Amino acid sequence: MMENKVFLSFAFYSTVLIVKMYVVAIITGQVRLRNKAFANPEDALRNGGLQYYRQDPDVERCRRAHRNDMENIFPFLFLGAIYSLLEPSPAVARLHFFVFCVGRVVHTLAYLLRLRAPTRSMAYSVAQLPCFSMALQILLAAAPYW
Ligand SMILES: N[C@@H](CCC(=O)N[C@@H](CS)C(=O)NCC(=O)O)C(=O)O
Repeated sequence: MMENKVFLSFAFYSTVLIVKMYVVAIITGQVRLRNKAFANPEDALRNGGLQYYRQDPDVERCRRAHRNDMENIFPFLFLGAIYSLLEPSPAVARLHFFVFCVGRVVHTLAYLLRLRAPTRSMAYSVAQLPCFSMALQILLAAAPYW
C-alpha cells in the first residue's frame, strides 16, 4: 500500500474530510450548548430543564451540513478506493481528490457561515464532478465483468 501513490493520496484527502466531519459534529455540540437546544430530555434536564429539549435553527443548520457530508463523503470513500485500484495517473487522481476535498470544505463553510447563494450549491456541484468522473471510469473498467 505504501507504494501506491494514488491510494495514499486518496487516504490523505479522505482523512482530511473525515476530520472535517468530526469538526462539524463538535461545532454542533457547541451550538447546542450555546443555544440551549438539546436532542434528549436527559441532556436538557442536566442543562437547565426540560424546556430546553427542543429544536433550534442554528443546530438544524449544522445537522444539515453534517447530513449533506454523509450523503456525499461516504460515496466518495467507496468511489475513491475503487478508483485507486484502477491504476489511474497519479496527477489526475490527485486532481480528482483535491477538487472534491476543496468543494466539500467550501460547502461546509458556506453552510455554517451562511455564505450568499449560490456559493454552497456551486461548491456541491464542483465536488460532484470528480465523483461522476470516478463512477464513470469504474463502470467502464468493470463493465466487461458485469
Ligand atoms: N439531500 C440534498 C440533495 C441535493 C443537495 O445535496 N444539494 C446541495 C446543494 S443545493 C445542498 O447543499 N443541499 C442542502 C442540504 O442537503 O441540506 C437536499 O435535500 O438538498
